[in-house]
Amino acid sequence: MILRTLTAIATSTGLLAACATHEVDYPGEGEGFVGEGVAVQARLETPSVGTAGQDAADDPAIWASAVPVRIGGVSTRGFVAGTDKKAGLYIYGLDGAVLQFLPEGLLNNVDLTEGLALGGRPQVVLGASDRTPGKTGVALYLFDPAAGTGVRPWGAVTSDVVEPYGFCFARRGAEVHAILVGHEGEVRQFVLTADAAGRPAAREVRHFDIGTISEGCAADEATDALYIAEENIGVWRYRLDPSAGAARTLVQPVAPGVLVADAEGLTIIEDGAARYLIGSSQGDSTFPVWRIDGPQPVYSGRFVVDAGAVDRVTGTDGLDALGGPVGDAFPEGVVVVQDDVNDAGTQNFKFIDWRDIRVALGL
Ligand SMILES: [Ca+2]
Ligand SMILES: [Ca+2]
Ligand SMILES: [Ca+2]
Repeated sequence: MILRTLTAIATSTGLLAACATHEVDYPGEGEGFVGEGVAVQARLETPSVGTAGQDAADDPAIWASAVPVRIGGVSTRGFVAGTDKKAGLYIYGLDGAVLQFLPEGLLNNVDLTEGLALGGRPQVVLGASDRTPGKTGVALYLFDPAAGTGVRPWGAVTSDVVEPYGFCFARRGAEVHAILVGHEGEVRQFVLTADAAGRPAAREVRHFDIGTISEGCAADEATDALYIAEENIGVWRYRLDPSAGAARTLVQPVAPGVLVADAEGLTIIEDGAARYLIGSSQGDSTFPVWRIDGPQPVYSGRFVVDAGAVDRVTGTDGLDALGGPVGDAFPEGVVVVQDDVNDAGTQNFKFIDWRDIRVALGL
């Protein structure tokens, strides 16, 4: 959801709540408002999504491998999955090139996890919130790193959520949890397994309501934290432990200069002993960062993605980050963000070297 123009007006006049349901197209790169933040530049970008000039890129997920794998006949040390919320799922190489496209329908947020095996073979599981009528829930996909066959459909988690919107995986001990956030703020947390026949099986372990429109989520197992962005309110921390129910703390309210509505995507990056939560402050096209490995999140500043070899980033919906080596190009990690206005063609995804962010923020 893009609220840039109205949000910029509404924030200054205190009318934010009144404007929250209006979706306004952002008219062009030159008119984007970008707030204060240290500047970095993207290293590369994907092609534009879509085939009919539609603006539809939404959310990425990153996977990296120490050894090369094959996708679409190409050898790669990882991939970035990215949704086209009007068409399906792209699989990009770490150079941004399209390796695969799955025309799977109205997929919105995507995440991936390790931790499940089929027939003794470790799998990468991808999950995407699916708004396709008749299929609403979480669409599931498998990537078998040893098979060389690319990403393939695996099934789905069905849900009572009317409009699946946000989605993230979490690891909790030996369990894989799938967390779905509905457009109206409904949360459904499942434990995901593979049954004896190799099919997905999901058991709901918690459901609660956030309150209003929400999307981004990210889990930090080590601190038992589940962060969720309520778009016009701020970032909540719930416990990842489903027995904690709906108890929560507002760790970052929407606030000028830090987090401007919509509060959109959330992701976590591990950097040595430190872990950071990165958000998308969509209303002013900045990315706030909090260190989260201590007892409380500590705000570390925010960055903007300026024009360089690749055009600047504005109005980001979803983002993902992965620390450690991600191919040769990103030896200490990468952050991938959706860009609302690409300079040529429709929306796409930009790749930022984590080292550039770390230096810019003095982390
Ligand atoms: Ca994602
Ligand atoms: Ca741009
Ligand atoms: Ca571009």
